[in-house]
Amino acid sequence: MLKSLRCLTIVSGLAFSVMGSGVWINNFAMAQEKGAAYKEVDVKDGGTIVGTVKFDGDVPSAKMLKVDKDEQTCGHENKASEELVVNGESKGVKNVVVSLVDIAAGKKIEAVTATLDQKECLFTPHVVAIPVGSSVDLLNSDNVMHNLHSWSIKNPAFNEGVSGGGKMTKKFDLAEIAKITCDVHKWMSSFVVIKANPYFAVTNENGQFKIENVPAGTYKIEAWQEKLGKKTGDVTVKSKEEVVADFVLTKK
Ligand SMILES: [Cu+2]
Repeated sequence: MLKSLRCLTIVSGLAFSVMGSGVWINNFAMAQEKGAAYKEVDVKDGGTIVGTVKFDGDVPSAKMLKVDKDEQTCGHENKASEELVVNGESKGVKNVVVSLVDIAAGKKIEAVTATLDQKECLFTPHVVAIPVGSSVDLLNSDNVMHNLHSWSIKNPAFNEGVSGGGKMTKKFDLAEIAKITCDVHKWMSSFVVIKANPYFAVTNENGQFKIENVPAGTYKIEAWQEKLGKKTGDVTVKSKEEVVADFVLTKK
C-alpha cells in the first residue's frame, strides 16, 4: 500500500488559525449545546493523524508541591507537580489533549469507564480524556480520607469525600474541561476533559499522539495544556494516509 506522509507544522503565526473570529465559534458552541454537533457514520478508509507537541524554550523544572498533611501516607517529601511535564531530551509535552474541534461526522462515540485514582496523595493519571456519555471511576487507593471536588460548569458539579479504599463513579454527558481537586490536600489537582466527538488523544511522555480512523477532509485541530493554553491549526486528512500535525507550545 502506498503510504505518503504529508507534513503540517503548526507554529505561532504560521499555519496557526485564529479562534477568535466569531461566526465559527458561535455556531460551534450553539451546536454543541444542542448536542447536534456530531453525527455518527460508518468510516471506511479513514486516515490517521500523528504528531508531537513540543515545548519551545528552556525545559522548565517541575514545580514542587508542598506536602503538609497526612505525611505518613502522603510522604514526608514535597512532590513534583504534573501541571507541566516537559521531556528533557525530546522537549515533548506530556498530557496535552489534542482533538479535532469541528468534525461534523465520523466514527461512533464509544463511551468508556475511565479511572482517576488518588494514590499517595496525587491524582493519577493527571489528565483523563473521555468522550461525552462516559463515566469515570474515582478511586481512593490511600488509607486516608480524600475529597473529590469537580469544578464542572456544564456537567453536574460534585464535592464529596471518599474514604480510604473507596470509590465513586460519575458520568459526564457534556463537553468541557473539568478541573478536579481534593479539598483535603490542597496540592492535589487533575483534569477530566470531556470531548464531543471521539477524535482526541492525550500525549505521552514524549509529547506524541495518534488519532485514527478520521474521514478524509480538512479539520481544525487543537492542542490544550493546562499551563500553556490552547493552540489551533488546520489539518487535511486523506483516505488511508497518515498526516503529521505537530504543535509547538510556549509559556504564555
Ligand atoms: Cu486528598
